[in-house]
Amino acid sequence: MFYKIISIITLAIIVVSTPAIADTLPPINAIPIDFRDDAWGPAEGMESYSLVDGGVEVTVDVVAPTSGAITHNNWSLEPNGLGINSPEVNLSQRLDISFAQPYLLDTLWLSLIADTNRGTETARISLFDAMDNIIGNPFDVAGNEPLIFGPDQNANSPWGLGVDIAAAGGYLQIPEVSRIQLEAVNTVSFSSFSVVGMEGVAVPEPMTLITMATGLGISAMARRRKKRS
Ligand SMILES: [Ca+2]
Ligand SMILES: [Ca+2]
Repeated sequence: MFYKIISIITLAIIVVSTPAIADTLPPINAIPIDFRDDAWGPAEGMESYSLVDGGVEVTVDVVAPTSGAITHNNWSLEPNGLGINSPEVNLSQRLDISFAQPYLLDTLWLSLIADTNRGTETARISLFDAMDNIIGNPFDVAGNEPLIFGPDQNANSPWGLGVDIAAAGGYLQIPEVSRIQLEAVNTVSFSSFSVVGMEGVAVPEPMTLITMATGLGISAMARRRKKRS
């Protein structure tokens, strides 16, 4: 009987405490590019770091006017991704994410971004194409995206925000991006966030397709197949 009561209490705690956190951010590596993964750990303390993740080489840079280093998972009790210095991307800080080949950016995930208590924290997400031209205009997340947060937020919870890029940016289709620039926006003095990762797919470069279509590519594939058998 005693154990039964304990287990009912435990279950009640899980049910009550789960939605605010677990329902917002996807589990680690449930998304193709996930900065919470230990594989991104060596980015800690670096100004620039590259890794092949989600089928594409991804480079994260701390860019001007910011000086300082990338931080990895180092504030919350739960992994929260990448930030700058102490430890989120704060006002006057700028983080760049670039891709070695064009990337169809579906959803961008942010964490430690709150909509109550300290005011609404906001992020500006600017997208650039392969020629490094801005795609459309920079847009703010605030007002364009539903924020799914509970009333009991505190500074150490990994509040998640999944930004459906096409919908939030008013694009007619999922944009093909080569670089993403992230900044905290000066709507409240505390705006800050971490970058969790993203959902999307890398677009094969034309040269890759051409190489694959030539005899060279086909014979290379045949060799690989022979090696495997
Ligand atoms: Ca910071
Ligand atoms: Ca924050």
